[in-house]
Amino acid sequence: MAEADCLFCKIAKGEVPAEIVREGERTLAFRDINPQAPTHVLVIPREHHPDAASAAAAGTGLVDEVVTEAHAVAEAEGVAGTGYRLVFNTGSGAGQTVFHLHAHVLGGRGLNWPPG
Ligand code: IU
Repeated sequence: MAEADCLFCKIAKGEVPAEIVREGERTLAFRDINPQAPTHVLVIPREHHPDAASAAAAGTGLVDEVVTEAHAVAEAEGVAGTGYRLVFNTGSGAGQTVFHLHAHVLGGRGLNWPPG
């Protein structure tokens, strides 16, 4: 299922260009257009779910797959050893702007805690 006006559905279908770094049968990973760290990759399911919680509640197994793919991206980018941050912004108050489940994979620099 895809949502007509969803940007990440369009990227998943190849209708909008993105710098893809990893493709799975049910997932896709591409570089964020506004990177916040030397490595900033987004991992999405091809199927539309507004956020991680709704995909988990639907029992799709996609959240597990997204996390597994995110770790594979971190390894490929050489940041898994030192550590990376996996972020699921959930809701506009937390900074979610695209309402299609995505994990941010951030690494390659020191990451402060708490995040801003
Ligand atoms: P957020 O968690 O919903 O705020 O993350 C959305 C991300 O999507 C954000 O970091 C944007 O820079 C990124 N993005 C993108 O990679 N390509 C686009 O065409 C658009 C947003 I619009």
